[in-house]
Amino acid sequence: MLTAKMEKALNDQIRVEAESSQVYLSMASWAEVKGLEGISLFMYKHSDEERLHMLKLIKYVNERGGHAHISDLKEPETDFGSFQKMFKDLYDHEIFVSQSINELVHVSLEEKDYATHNFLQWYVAEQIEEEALARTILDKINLIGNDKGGLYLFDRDVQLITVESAASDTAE
Ligand code: OFO
Repeated sequence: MLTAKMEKALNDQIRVEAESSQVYLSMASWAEVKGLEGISLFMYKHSDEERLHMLKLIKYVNERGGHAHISDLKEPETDFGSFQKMFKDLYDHEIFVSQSINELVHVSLEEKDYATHNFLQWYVAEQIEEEALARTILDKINLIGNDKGGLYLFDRDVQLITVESAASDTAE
């Protein structure tokens, strides 16, 4: 059984994951309109992954005798300025999510809820991967600078990164 404090904290994270999915969906749509096909596919995939993170939490809360709440969500930005800025936003967002997961882990220890603590380790590992992925992408973007050929290759490469992530997800 979850304590009220634990349930509330998990419900807050359900919202964070749902909003993450919306943010990346908005990025996907922006990139699609700008003709950045590879980047757009990457963002659509990332949005789907965030939805799965949300669903995993919903199932967990309900299985533990709590009630997962589906709340309204903050509207994401619709204009990201440039793809470089958009990926910086993605990185900053993942840092925010990591902090949020850390807070949740902290609550699980305070509440002496070791089952939830154990459950959350999947999210801790996932955030390490997501931050590393975002940093790798930012490094590639820095290398490209304003080179149009580089952008073409980046748009193609970023799809490969998606495929690799999907492969490692399946292996888990
Ligand atoms: Fe849910 O991992 Fe990104 O935000």
